[in-house]
Amino acid sequence: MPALILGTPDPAASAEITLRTLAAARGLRIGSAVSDSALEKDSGYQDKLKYEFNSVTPENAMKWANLEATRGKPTWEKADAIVDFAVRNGQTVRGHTLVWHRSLPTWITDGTLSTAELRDALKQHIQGTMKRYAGRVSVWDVVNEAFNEDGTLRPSIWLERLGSGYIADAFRWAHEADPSAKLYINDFDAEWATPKRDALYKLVRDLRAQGVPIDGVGFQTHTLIKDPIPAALPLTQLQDTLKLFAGLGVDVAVTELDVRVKLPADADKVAAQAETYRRAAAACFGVSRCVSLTVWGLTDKYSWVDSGVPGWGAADLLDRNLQKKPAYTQVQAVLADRDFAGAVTALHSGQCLTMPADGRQLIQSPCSNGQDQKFTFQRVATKVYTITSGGKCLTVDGASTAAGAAIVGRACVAGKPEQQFELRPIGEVGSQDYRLLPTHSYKCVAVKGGSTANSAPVEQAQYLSTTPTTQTWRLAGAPRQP
Ligand code: 9MR
Repeated sequence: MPALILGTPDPAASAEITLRTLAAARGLRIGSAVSDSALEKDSGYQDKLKYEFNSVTPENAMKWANLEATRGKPTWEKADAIVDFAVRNGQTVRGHTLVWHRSLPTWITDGTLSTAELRDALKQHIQGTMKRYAGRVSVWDVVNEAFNEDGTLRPSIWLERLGSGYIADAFRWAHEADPSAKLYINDFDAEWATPKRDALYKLVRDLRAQGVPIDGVGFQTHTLIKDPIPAALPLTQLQDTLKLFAGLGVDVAVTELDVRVKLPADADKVAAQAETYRRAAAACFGVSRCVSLTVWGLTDKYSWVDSGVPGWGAADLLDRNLQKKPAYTQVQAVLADRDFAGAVTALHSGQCLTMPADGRQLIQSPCSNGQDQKFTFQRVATKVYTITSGGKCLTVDGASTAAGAAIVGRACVAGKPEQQFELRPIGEVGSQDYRLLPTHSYKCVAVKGGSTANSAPVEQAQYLSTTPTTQTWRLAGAPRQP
């Protein structure tokens, strides 16, 4: 295979705040499945992959049928190309997948091997593959899709020939090959309360109790928007499911997210899809043990859905021209929404919001880098934060809804809307300029009279739609606007 030729940087991608940048700032992994053929030939695809993602999963290149179609004659080139690309671009690789009932070489499935030979072949496959990529592939889907929908074990060649112990054996062999790799079991239709979820939960619990080296559970999250669009969109239980499994002491991940729509796609379906992607992202990134979210294909141009599920499609974040869809913007917005701290500067005056020592009305004063000008924004809901300095919460005095009410520092009390502020973005892409709206009044925080004077008081003002610079604050440390 020819060496990969990296395209020139995508100006659109580099000028904007990518998913990768936002995820990295929070210590999160956002990943994509990688089509080896698209990576080889499409420089636009290469650019999106490296700018938008800090994790990759080979979509097919590491499946056994593709690595060893002929017994003893491994073909590593396509998998190597993906791993090399990832290493060059500082990306994590999720290896996919070592033990599966599909994409097997015919020399495994044709019944010619004895049980002992089959067991040995599986062990060699797991260990040979993992050793080759040790240090470069840090996470593996060791066992994939082991269950039926009813929660019984799937009658695969592995179950039938090796018995149910094949699962524990696979994890032990994997751990032996690369003790530092994170080892996952991966499945679909376990994202909500299904018999499969129950069975998967019990299996992981039992494996852990037996000391089997399993580190994580992957939820594939292949999702669909039916026609007509149902009133209740999918993925309402995903976060609860992730928390449930995290309670077992394992990491969790969304490993193969896509949201296909019944064709033809229209604006309503695209909007429902965007909301579904938002839910998936919010579910994962709201759970501390959800370590990564991977989409199963980064563009509709090369989606498995076209041939895999006829009549359905348009499942990915980018369209066929690699342009961002509403789903992309939603995932980006979720990634941008996080706790942060720093100075709060009034845009019209250049002075800094200042917390007086005795809890009186806040003022603006020349920026000094002092502790009384350092504010911590703690997220309480989407785009809603408490704002504290020196242990005191920004508060609309007396929970007044009137314009002119003082903004004061008070002891923080959970759940008080006069201490919670919606951050409404106001600037350009990449800016950190916001208005701060108390959630009990939806007025906004402003310097009294738009004053530029030192020590001018800060109050709750009428929300102006026309001249907002006197109501705009630059929040150092805030997520940059997507
Ligand atoms: O997207 C993959 C498609 O290109 C392959 O033809 C197919 C069979 O190997 O596998 C698809 O990926 C599957 C993944 O490996 C496991 N979960 C379901 C995915 C979609 O079918």
